[in-house]
Amino acid sequence: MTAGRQAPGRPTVLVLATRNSHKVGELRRILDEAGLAIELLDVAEAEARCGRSIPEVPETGATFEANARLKAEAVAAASGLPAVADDSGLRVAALNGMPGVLSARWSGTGDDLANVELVLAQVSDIGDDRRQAEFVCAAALSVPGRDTLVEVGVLAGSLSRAPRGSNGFGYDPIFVPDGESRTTAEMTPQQKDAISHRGRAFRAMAARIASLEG
Ligand code: ITT
Repeated sequence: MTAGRQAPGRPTVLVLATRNSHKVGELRRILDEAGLAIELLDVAEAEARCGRSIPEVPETGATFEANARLKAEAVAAASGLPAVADDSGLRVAALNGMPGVLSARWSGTGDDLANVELVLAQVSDIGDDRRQAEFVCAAALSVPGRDTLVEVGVLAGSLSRAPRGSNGFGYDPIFVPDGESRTTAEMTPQQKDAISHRGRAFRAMAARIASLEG
């Protein structure tokens, strides 16, 4: 049998095509909660399963959708297994939608705290009525030999004046969802999942993922 192909009767596997361990944790919770009878593998587990290394793909797309597609298709092609990717970030209205697809490395480093401090400094003179922002997540499902599916989830909110809370990752300590007084870093993981951009995108994808089962 070709490496990476499913043997009959074995549980269906799905690779979580992300190298961000926080995303892996959130995706496992969201997909488990959706009740999918599917084995989820992170990239290291997928490499062990298919016996090949999976190269990192440059995120050259101009949109979340394009980058999610690139990541899912690269991992599915390298592993021979179905893969889902997540491209996500923070769009700040007063910064013309930035950091956007540059969210992970906005400060020039991959450091969450440095990214948060830079965004706060950039909106320091913006009044409370103009601090609107949104989290966006594009979820892409690539199955070898099939067209890629993309779903997008959005969480609208605004930026706090200072970081609060220690849950989550990235910009969670400065993001307050509309209708909330807490930042997403002050919510429990389950409370964040229930409303998050990632929860919305991957719950919209769940039926298509379920169709891989069996
Ligand atoms: P992969 O490409 O390997 O998935 P990454 O962290 O580089 O990992 P992205 O390019 O999609 O992923 O960048 C996502 C960034 O957007 C992330 O590092 C955070 O800074 C921010 N972000 C995305 N979702 C977030 C969330 O739920 N809470 C807070 N910040 C988030």
